[in-house]
Amino acid sequence: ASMQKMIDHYSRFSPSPLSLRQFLDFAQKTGDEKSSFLWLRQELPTRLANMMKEMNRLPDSLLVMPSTSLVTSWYRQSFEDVIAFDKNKTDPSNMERFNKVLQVIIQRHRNVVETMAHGIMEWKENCNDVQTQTEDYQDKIQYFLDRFYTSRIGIRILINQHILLFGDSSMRRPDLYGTIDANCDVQLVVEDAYNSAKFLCEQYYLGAPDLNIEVNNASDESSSQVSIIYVPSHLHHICFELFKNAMRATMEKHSEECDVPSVSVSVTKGMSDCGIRISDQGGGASRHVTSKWFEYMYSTAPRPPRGQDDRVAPLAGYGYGLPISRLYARYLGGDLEIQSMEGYGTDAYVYLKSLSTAAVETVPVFNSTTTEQYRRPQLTGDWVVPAKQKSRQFRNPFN
Ligand code: W6P
Repeated sequence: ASMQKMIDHYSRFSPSPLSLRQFLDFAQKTGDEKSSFLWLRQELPTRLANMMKEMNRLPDSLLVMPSTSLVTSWYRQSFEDVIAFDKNKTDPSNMERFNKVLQVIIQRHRNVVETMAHGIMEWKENCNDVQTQTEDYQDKIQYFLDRFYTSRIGIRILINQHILLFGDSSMRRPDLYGTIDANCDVQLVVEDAYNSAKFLCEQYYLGAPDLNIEVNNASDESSSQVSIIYVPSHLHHICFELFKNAMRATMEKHSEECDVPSVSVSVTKGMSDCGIRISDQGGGASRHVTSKWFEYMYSTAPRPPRGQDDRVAPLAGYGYGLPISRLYARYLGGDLEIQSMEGYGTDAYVYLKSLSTAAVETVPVFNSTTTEQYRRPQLTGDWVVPAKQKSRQFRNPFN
């Protein structure tokens, strides 16, 4: 059958989201390499095909950009690589070959986020016209990238679980089941992320805010510790990003002082939610600024070319860090929210599911609702807004 037929075929299946409990049960007891292979042989083409169909809804002018077409070619190649495996051939040599192919796929897709971002910048520069500047286009790009990167997070977990459980044991971490920690100590991950950010901060600012951390287990009063079933690398990624932002704001705001205010963290675990609040006194920002911190288009604005002696801040700009961190939190049923007080500081709230049965993957599906999202122009205009000066909504009777 032709490639397109196969993509159409698999895109008609809906991806099957798993809970962390299911991932862990599989890794701890029920799972064997053959059933994992058979699961992935169906689920990977399904998730890839669903996303390939969705990419096809993007404007042609974006799809033909060199970086974007590179990304779509990677998806086609990986889809082909997986469906090339025969479901009936589960002998050891084929299983070993499957493992190798999965590693190649991970490698092939390692720069997808940067390449896709670059594709969007190419598109904005190239078609620097009416269309790409409208709010409607921004919303659709936001919608697409959120789903595209979320899909990627899920696919990577599926592949990594298989590789780590059944592949090269030298890459295995004894304290984890694949990528999952059955006893993830939230305080330890937070402190580790703080130290990583502190290291960068000290290189650039010759100092860093101290860390104040408070842990409160409300779901088990006998424990002074908070642990959950989670993917520690995801939690580290989120906290590292938040600490970099908190530290940069703190150092910039208090650059004239010898003592800078600490970054305060509060970790709590309730019956259903585990919360992490990271508070800084870095001066905060106004609401019209904070509302843009999760927008991809905000950070894909073409930047002025860097001069030779411009120093590159190691605590990089907001970039894609915050939107992607929120996707990591949402991927397993959690969230990331930011509350700022202009002139004072910012609080970032990370919410995770306390229960592994409730920590279910959020995976995009391609269907007619998705298609509508790309077709329908956003309906707006049911609130009156003041007319802009330059748009001359009202004819000046003296002109
Ligand atoms: C700021 C800006 C920001 C973003 C995310 C987390 C913390 C902070 N602090 O000033």
